[in-house]
Amino acid sequence: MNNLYALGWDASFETHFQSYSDQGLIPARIAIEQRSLYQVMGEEGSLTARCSGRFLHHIADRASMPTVGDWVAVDRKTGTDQVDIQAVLPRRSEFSRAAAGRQTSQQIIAANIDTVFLVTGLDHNFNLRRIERYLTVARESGADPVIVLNKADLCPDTEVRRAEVEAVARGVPVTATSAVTGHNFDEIQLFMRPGKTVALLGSSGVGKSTLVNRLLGQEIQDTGPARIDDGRGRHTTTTRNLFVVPTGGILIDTPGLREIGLWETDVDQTFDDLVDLASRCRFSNCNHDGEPGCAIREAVKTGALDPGRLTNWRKLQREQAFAIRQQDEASKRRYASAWKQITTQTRQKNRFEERDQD
Ligand SMILES: Nc1nc2c(ncn2[C@@H]2O[C@H](COP(=O)(O)OP(=O)(O)OP(=O)(O)O)[C@@H](O)[C@H]2O)c(=O)[nH]1
Ligand SMILES: [Mg+2]
Ligand SMILES: [Zn+2]
Repeated sequence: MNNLYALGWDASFETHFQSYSDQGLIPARIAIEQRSLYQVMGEEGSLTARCSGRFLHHIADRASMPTVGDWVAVDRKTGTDQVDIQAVLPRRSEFSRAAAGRQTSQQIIAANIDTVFLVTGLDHNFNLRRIERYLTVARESGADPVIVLNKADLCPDTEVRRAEVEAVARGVPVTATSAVTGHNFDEIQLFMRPGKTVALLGSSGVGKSTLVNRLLGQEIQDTGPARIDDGRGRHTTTTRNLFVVPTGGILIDTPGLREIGLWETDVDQTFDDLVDLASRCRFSNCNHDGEPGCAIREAVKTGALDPGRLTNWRKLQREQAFAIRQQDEASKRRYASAWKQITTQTRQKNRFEERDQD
């Protein structure tokens, strides 16, 4: 029998669950999501689950669907191997991005995570600008980010890279590790605590599953060299998967991220050093495009500021503004269509009433 606390359960979930336990439902955590089927873990072990019709009927949007890491209320098992999901408990944290290729739909990658490992390879994958993007998205999740620079065994100047990352990470912990040799694994282990959930995110091939296997002490996840895109996709891991680590802690392995669009983010938080500099420009509306007395340009000139960081700040700001506009448009469209429906219904009702009076 599983201990719910080892799965991440706590007093706050317990409080939220009270009304469901009064209805005879039991708590379980989503471990795998495959189309409309879920594997959930509860006190009685692993179960297959699907959403009940009533639950689906009341769901507001895609982001409210159960996702890996969610705590759900399920029916008690009755003879069959399958149980129904009746509700999702409020999330303590959620890592989300704009759904691939769409700016108007939010995809939740993992829920109720305490720490997110933003994994990058110290090989050709290394890219400070991508790390800045990941950090921006991670800050809104409610989970604490940790930057994991993996494949340290392939990099001759690990400490230089680590220092470069620390300069853009603004206080977020950075660790340089090797999932193959176990180098610096004690730093990684620090984040594995009983009942605490860690999700691994990063591009395909950076070693997320290799890290997971090493932390689990077992070769559970398939790993493999990143394939060239052969039409079948190039990810070794294809589903998000939650594991309980025997020595304590919970891990969520995820498929490599190809793109991670901004959803609800505050770009300036990741670039607070630039915000600070900009406040020292002579003009408060300075565009940092050659105006006199520009503190940002001055910092670039003296070498104190990497121009790549400046370009990325502006790029992410533009992307964020675009995402907000798209979301506004989408919500206006939804509002207009809901309003149209209401007025049509009212008109019909009025017609019926007029007829009744005839
Ligand atoms: N040299 C070296 N190779 C590593 C390290 N970690 C992982 N690898 C190798 O990198 C390749 C990709 O590793 P995976 O763990 O499958 O990568 P992943 O991030 O899970 O990839 P996806 O599942 O596609 O997202 C494998 O061949 C691993 O053996 C490391 O620290 N050093
Ligand atoms: Mg993998
Ligand atoms: Zn300026």
